[in-house]
Amino acid sequence: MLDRINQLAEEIKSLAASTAEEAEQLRIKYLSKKGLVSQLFDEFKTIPNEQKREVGKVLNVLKTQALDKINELKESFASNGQGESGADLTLPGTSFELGSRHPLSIVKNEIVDIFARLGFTVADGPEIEDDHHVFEALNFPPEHPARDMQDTFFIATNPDVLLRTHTSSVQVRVMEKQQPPIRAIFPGRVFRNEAISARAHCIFHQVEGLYIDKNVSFADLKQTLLYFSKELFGADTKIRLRPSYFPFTEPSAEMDISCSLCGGKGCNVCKYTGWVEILGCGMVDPAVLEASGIDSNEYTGFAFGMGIERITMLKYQIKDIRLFFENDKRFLDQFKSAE
Ligand code: 2NL
Repeated sequence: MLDRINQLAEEIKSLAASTAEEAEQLRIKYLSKKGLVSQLFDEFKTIPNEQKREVGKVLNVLKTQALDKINELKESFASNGQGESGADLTLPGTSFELGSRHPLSIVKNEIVDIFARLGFTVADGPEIEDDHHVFEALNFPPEHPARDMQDTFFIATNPDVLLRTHTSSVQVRVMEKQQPPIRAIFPGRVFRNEAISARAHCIFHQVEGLYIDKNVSFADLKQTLLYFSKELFGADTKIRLRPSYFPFTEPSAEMDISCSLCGGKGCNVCKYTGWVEILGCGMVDPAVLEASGIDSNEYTGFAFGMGIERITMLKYQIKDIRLFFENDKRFLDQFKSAE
């Protein structure tokens, strides 16, 4: 019997478990009522009395060793944080990377928020358009030279299917459906057949705005755009309007803001003029109102349009427009803290 006790003692010394569940199985195997150690105790009752003293001593030592060993195994699981799966729950979790909003979306959202505070709603419409909504209703007659201002993507087999060159087409759709007052902005993607360079792309984004009601004046236009410029570029921003031409507005103007980088002192962003152009605007031509069923004797309105890329490049000092469309993470990651 002593031999079997010693054999079991060796066995118990080298016990190992990799989960709490395995440790419990070992406790059952050795220490439960029918376990191997308990069986030896049963057998102990049958041995001759003169052997009991010596064998009893060794047997008690075996029992203590078994208890200690199995408790030790169990405690190792309780204290190192390993769950039954064997996973170490004290390790840091696997982190997952948060994306960031695209810089064009950040700026578009900012523009939408600013105009929302002035009561402008947002509307959108199709990118694939027809001649009527992109040109005809906006005062571009078929042979008008102004059509040359846009290099348009047409579908070769049907010139009445084209990619919109500005979001003014959405404004036409709104005017055709809704009588004034109309106060809305129109963010969206537009397409022009231009050679791609650091400053131009064949796909870009615009926000246009339209305000039509009784007695809307050029002063309303100026004040709205001044508020917008101060909100987007800072309270010290000044604006200036230069006469210009668009087929759908009369009078028309281009608007500059005082250079947000040098504060108007002159730098290479403003080409040492102190001013940077950010948008075009004007009073909606009465012919445009009439073409969409709005009485130009009763209503007047102003409209404006800006390129989101241009404004984003100015705001974040981005030197190449192509960066917006390359999805290079090294570029996009730089906007993680923006917004
Ligand atoms: C620019 C200039 C402009 C408009 C857009 C507009 C729309 C309607 C009627 C009249 Cl339906 N005008 N839009 C007016 C003036 C300028 O955009 O430089 N855009 C990037």
